Amino acid sequence: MSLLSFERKYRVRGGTLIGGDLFDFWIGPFYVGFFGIVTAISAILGTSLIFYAASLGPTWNPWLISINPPDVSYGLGFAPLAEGGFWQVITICAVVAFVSWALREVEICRKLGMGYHVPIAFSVAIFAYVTLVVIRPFLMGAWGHGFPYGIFSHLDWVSNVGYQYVNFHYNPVHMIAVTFFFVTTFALALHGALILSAVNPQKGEEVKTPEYEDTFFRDFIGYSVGTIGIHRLGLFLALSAGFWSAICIVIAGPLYDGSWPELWDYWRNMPIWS
Ligand code: 07D
Ligand code: 07D
Ligand code: U10
Repeated sequence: MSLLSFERKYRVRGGTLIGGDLFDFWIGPFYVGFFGIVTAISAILGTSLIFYAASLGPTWNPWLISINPPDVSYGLGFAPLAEGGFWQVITICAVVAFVSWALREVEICRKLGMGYHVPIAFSVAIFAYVTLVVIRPFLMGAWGHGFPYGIFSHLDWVSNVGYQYVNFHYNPVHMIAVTFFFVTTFALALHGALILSAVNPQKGEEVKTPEYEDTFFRDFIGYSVGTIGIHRLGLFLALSAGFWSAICIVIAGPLYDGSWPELWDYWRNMPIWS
């Protein structure tokens, strides 16, 4: 079935979580739905506020624009717009936009009768973001602990927060997250390479079946995880990377406030080494 006739077949009403038939339509290629409207409104509002707050700032250089959170002295209260209030409203817009984007994915899954794997995966990214700008600042008692919205300024934040704990690489959960990121790219490279080697042969050669893919890894490392298995594994690895990232930053401050290298002193000082 060609893509267009498939679309005609599935583009029918139903599956919405909210709003019934009201927003159950498409604009060009985009499914709208109640959550499409909410995403569009909150994304446009948030983006406009970024532009407005930038217009009050010192620069239009896109690398240097920065919308900063309030000073920590404001604690968990609202700050005046120009003193971090913009950051607070933009953060609300962003959380609403991301969550409604995920719910729009859910509605599309329901329409197609598919699993909810994509919205679940996106939820982990949202969880990491919410950890950075809501959960951790809340646990530390001030919105000022969120990261600023600017291209270079958010890099400064990562570096400054990293050095605040002396050497962030010694955060054991950061190690786990980094390792999951590395494994994810390794697994994707292996998978992309294996699929292309089987289904994109030289001219005149035949496309190979999944048995060839299985056999390659059995010959090579004695075991094949299988054709569905590699996708389960890939999803698990990638979501673990995002999940442990959120954990590594939420423990830095609320749970452990010292130097990460010192955390390992007990290990370095074990008598067994001397
Ligand atoms: C390829 C999917 C497409 C998405 C893209 C990003 C915007 C922002 C808005 C100027 C992989 C679209 C960008 C809408 C423009 C304004 C106001 C995803 C792909 C192309 N970062 N970060 C970047 C965000 C954090 C860090 C680039 C967002 C944390 C480091 C881009 C968030 C920490 C480096 C960007 C976020 C952190 C970057 C490329 C939110 C820890 C880089 C992103 C909402 C996670 C790299 C100059 C990319 C860079 C980079 C966006 C959060 C660290 C501007 C939207 C606070 C160390 N980040 N980031 O490709 O070149 O992602 O920076 O949480 O080196 Mg960042
Ligand atoms: C937060 C993004 C969420 C995005 C969303 C979607 C739009 C729409 C529209 C394109 C989590 C946004 C969508 C805006 C766009 C269109 C149309 C993803 C998020 C919801 N570190 N470190 C991490 C490494 C060092 C430090 C994570 C490596 C130093 C701090 C990851 C190295 C010091 C923090 C990681 C390294 C330091 C981190 C980031 C190497 C600095 C965090 C990934 C090789 C001196 C952050 C939750 C992530 C974190 C984080 C990797 C070095 C500090 C594991 C590989 C030693 C303070 N670091 N790091 O979290 O955990 O993605 O955040 O040196 O806060 Mg680190
Ligand atoms: C996978 C796969 C597989 C495939 C695949 C894929 C994974 C089995 C079968 C998919 C993978 C790819 C295609 C590869 C490339 C992908 C990446 C590298 C990931 C990163 C992606 C991007 C960078 C692209 C991001 C683009 C986006 C998000 C689209 C932007 C869309 C909009 C702005 C419209 C949003 C629609 C909404 C909100 C619904 C409602 C619609 C309307 C109300 C009408 C339209 C309204 C507007 C345009 C205004 C909205 C404004 C917004 C949101 C903000 C803008 C603000 C301003 C101030 C202008 O496994 O194999 O193959 O293909």
